[in-house]
Amino acid sequence: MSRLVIVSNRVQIPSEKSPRAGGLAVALGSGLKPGTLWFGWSGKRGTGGRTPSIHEAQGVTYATVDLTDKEYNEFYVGFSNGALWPLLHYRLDFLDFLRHEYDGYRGVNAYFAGALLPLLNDDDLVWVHDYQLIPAGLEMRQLGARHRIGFFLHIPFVPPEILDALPCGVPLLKSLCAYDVVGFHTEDHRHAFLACVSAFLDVSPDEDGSFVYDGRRVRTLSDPIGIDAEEFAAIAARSARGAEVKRIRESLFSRALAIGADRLDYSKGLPNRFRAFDQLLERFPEHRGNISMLQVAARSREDVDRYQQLRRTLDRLVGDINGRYSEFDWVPIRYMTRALSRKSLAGFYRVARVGVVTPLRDGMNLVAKEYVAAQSSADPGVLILSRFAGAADQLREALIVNPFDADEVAEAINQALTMELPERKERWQALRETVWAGTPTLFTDTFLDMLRA
Ligand code: GDG
Repeated sequence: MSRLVIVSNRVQIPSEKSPRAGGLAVALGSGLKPGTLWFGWSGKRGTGGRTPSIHEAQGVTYATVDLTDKEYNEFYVGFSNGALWPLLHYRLDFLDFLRHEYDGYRGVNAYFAGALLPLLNDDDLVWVHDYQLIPAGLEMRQLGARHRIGFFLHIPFVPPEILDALPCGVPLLKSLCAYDVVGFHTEDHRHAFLACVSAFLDVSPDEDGSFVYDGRRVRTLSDPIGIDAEEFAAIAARSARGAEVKRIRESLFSRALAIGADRLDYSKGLPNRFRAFDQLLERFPEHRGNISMLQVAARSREDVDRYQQLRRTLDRLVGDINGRYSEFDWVPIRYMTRALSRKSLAGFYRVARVGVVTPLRDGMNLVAKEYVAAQSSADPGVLILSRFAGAADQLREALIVNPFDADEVAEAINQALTMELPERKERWQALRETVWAGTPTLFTDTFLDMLRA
C-alpha cells in the first residue's frame, strides 16, 4: 500500500502543549494512521530551518520547515489571510490584494514543493490541504513530480462573479487543475469551482464533475469532514464529572447556558451573534437573569489588521450589552479570547442547553458536530446552526437560521430555551446518527479512494 503524505500550512506535532483552536489540525490529527508523513510549516520564524526537521510520534513522521519574517508577512498574513480568506468567505469588502504578497505566496509554495520532493518515495500519495497551498501541486509538477497529488479545500469556494474580483484568480484556478483530485466539503462549493472552471478556463466538465485541462484529467468530489464522535462524547462525559464543569455549574446557579466556541474570526459572525443575544433579552425579557451566554473566541491571526479590528468591535459590543443588562449578580455574556483545553470545552458543551453556531460563511464547521457529540442522551441541548455553514447540509434537524437576521436568531434561541424534552431528544437522535456516521476515517478513505483510482 502506498504511503500517505499530508501537506498543510501548519503542522500540529502532538507534543505541542498549549491548546490551539483550528478545524484542520483537529480533523486531520484524529484520522492519522501510523506510517503517514505530514509536511508543512513548523510555526517558527527565522532564517534557519530551510531543510526539513524530522520528528516521529506515534508512528507518524512530521517534517517541518521554517519561514522567514518576509515569507510569513507576504504568504501567511498578506495573501493567504488578507486576500484569499476574505475572498473565499464572500468578503470582498475585506479583500486586500497586493502583487508582492501574491509573489511571496507563490514563493513559499515553490519552497514547500522543493523541500518536500526529496522526502518522497515514487509511489507516495500526496494530499495537499487548504487555501494557503493551492499552487503547491503545480510547483511539484514543475519540479518533475509524477505522483498522484490531491487537494482538499477546507473553506468555501466562490462563484465566478466573486473569484473574478481577485486579480490572480485565473492563475490560481489553473494551478488547481494540476491536481488529480480536488475535494470540497459540500456540493455547493464543488459546483462553484466547476462554474469557475467553465467560465474562465473554457472547459466543459463531464456529468461526474471531472474534466480535462492541460492534458490532465481532474476529478472533483464533495467529501464532508467529520469528527471522532465516539471519542469526543467520551471526553465530554468524563469532563462533566470533573472540577471545571463543577465550577461552571456552580457559577450558573441553575441558569441556562448558551455556548459559542470559535476562532476569533470575522467569518464566524460573532458581532451578529451578540446582537442576536441582545435582541433575545430585549424581546423576551423573561430570559433576563435566566440565561448566560459563554462565548469562547480564541485569538487567531493576530497580525492581520482585520482581526485586530474585530477584537475591538467585540470588546465594545460585549461591554455595551453587559452594561445595559447586567445585574450585580448576573452578567449576560461571558466572553473570553483565550483557548480552553479541549476537555473543558467538551464538558461545557455538555452543560450548555443551547449551542450557537452562526458563521456568516463556513466550509464545514466542526463545532456544530462537537456540540451534538457532547450531549447526554437523557437531556440533550439544542443546536442553532447557520444555513451558510457547510454543516447545515448535513445537520438538518438543528434550528437552521440566517445569521444576518438578528431577530430570527433571537427567536431560535428562545425556541431552544423553551423546547420540551421529547422534541429535544427527537432532534438530537437524528443529529446524532449523522454525526456518528461521518468519521474522520470515512472522510480520509473517501478522498484517498478517488485519488488512488
Ligand atoms: C476550518 C474551516 C472547517 C475552538 N475554540 C477552541 C477550540 N476550538 C476548536 C473547535 C474545533 C476547531 O477548533 C474549529 O473548527 P471549525 O471547523 O469550527 O473552524 P475553523 O478553525 O475555521 O476550520 C471550517 C475546518 O477547517 C475543517 O475542515 O470545518 O469550515 O474554516 O475543533 O473545538 N479548541 C480548544 N480550545 C478552544 O478554545 N481546545
